[in-house]
Amino acid sequence: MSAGPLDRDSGNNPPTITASVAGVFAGFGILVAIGLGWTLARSVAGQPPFQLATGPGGAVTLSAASAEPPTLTVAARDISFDNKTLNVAGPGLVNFVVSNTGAIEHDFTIDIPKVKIAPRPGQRATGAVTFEKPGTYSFYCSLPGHREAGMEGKLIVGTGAGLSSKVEAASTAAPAAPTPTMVSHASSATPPVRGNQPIQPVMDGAVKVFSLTASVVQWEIIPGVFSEAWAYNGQVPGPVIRVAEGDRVRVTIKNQLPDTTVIHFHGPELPNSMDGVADVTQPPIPVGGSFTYEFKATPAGTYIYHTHQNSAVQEPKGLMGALIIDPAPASAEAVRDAKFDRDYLQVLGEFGGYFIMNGHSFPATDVMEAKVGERVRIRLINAGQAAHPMHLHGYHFKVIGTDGRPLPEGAIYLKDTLNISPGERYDIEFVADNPGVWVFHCHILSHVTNQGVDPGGMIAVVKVV
Ligand SMILES: [Cu+2]
Repeated sequence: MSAGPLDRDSGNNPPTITASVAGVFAGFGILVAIGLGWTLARSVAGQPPFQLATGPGGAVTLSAASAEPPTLTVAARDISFDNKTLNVAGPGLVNFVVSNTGAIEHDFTIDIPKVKIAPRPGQRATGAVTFEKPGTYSFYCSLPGHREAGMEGKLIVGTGAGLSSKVEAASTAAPAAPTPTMVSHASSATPPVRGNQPIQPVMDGAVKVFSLTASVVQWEIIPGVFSEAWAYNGQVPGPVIRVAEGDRVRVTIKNQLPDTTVIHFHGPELPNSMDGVADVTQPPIPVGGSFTYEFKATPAGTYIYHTHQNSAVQEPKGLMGALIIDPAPASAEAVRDAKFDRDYLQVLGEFGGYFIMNGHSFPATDVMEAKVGERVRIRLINAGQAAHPMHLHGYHFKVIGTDGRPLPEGAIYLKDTLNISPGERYDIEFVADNPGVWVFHCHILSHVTNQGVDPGGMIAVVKVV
C-alpha cells in the first residue's frame, strides 16, 4: 500500500489523503486567496465562525500559557505581512507560526538572531528562536524584491520577564479594522491533523490485527477552530482499515472515552456476534475496557466502522472511519480496480457545528489531484446525519458502485450530482480529461458555509493538470 492510503501513484504525486489546503490556494490562485482572506478577516472582527483569542481591548493576542514560550503568528500574503508590529513581553524563546496565504513563495526572516521560516503557498510553517535581549528586531521576506515591496516589520522584545510572563497584545496599536485581505491571527496551532491515515496491521499468524483506541481529543476543523472530538486513534475520521477480501481481520478497541461504546462494521458480512450493537449483540465496552472483533473480510467494497451505542451523540463527535476491503486478486473487481490511476476517499458528515469532508471544512479539505487523462475513482461515504447531494463541476461521473458493491455494467449510470443519504456509500469514476481546478461540493448551499460564512463546509477541490 502506498503512502497515500488510496493513491496508487503516490510515488510521483503527493499523498491524496494528506493533501492540504495548499493545493486550494495553488489552484484558485489569488482570487480565492483574497476571498479566503476576507473570510478569515471576519474572524478578526469577531464574526463567526472563527473563534479567535482576543486580548484586552479586543486586540489580537499571542496565545501562550504562563509557563510556555509565547507564540507569534504572522501571515504572509501577496505582497505584505498581515502584521507589521509584533510584541513579546520580554527576552526568551519565541515560537513562530507563519502562514503563507498568498499564491507565491514567501518567507519570514530575522537576521539576528537568525531565523528563517518559509511556508509554501497555502501552507504554514513553524520555527523558534531565542531573543537574548530586549529591543526591536526587524523581520522581512528575503525573496528578491519582496522586502522592498513592503514585506517587512518589527518585533519588539520588551523588558519583561519573557518566557514566564504573560504575553502582551500582538500590537500596541488598536486592532486594525478588517480589510478584504486581512487574514486570521488565530493559527497558533499546527496545521490540522488529517484523518483517514492508513493503519498498518500487526500480523498474528495469518490474522491482520488492528489496534484502535477511542479517546477524547480536540479536533481542528479549520485552522484555529477546534471542537471536542471522540476519535479513533486521535483522528476524524478514524484511520482507514484496509484489507483484502478473504483476510482474517481482528480489531481491538480500547475504550478511553467517558462513556461505554462499541464498534459496528457497517456493510461487510459478519457473524452476528461481531456486529457491534450495544445491548443487542454484545454488552457495551466499559469505560477503560476493551473488546476484540474478529471476522473474515467479505465481500470487497467500501464500508464504514462506527459506534453503535448512544449513536446520535457518539458518532457525530467523530467515532467513525472507513473500512476498505480490496477485491481478491484476479477477480473481476480487481481487474476493474487496476484501471484506476487515482483512488480517493471522501467521508462526509457534520461535526462541531460544521459540515465536513474527511474531518475538515473548506478550505482545510483534501485536494484531489489528477493528471489529464487519468482515471479517477472517489469513494464516497456519508457518515453524517444529513443527506448531501454532491455535485462535481466540469464532469459527469459514472456511478460504479453502491454501498460497497459494484454495479453490473448495464446498471452503471451517469450523474453530476449524487444525493448521498446517511450510511450510504457510492463509488464514482471519471476520466480526468477536462483540465482545471474544479469543485466537488454539497449542493445544499448552507452546507458550503462555515457557520454561515461562504465559502466553507463541504467543498473539496479536484485539480486536474
Ligand atoms: Cu450537504
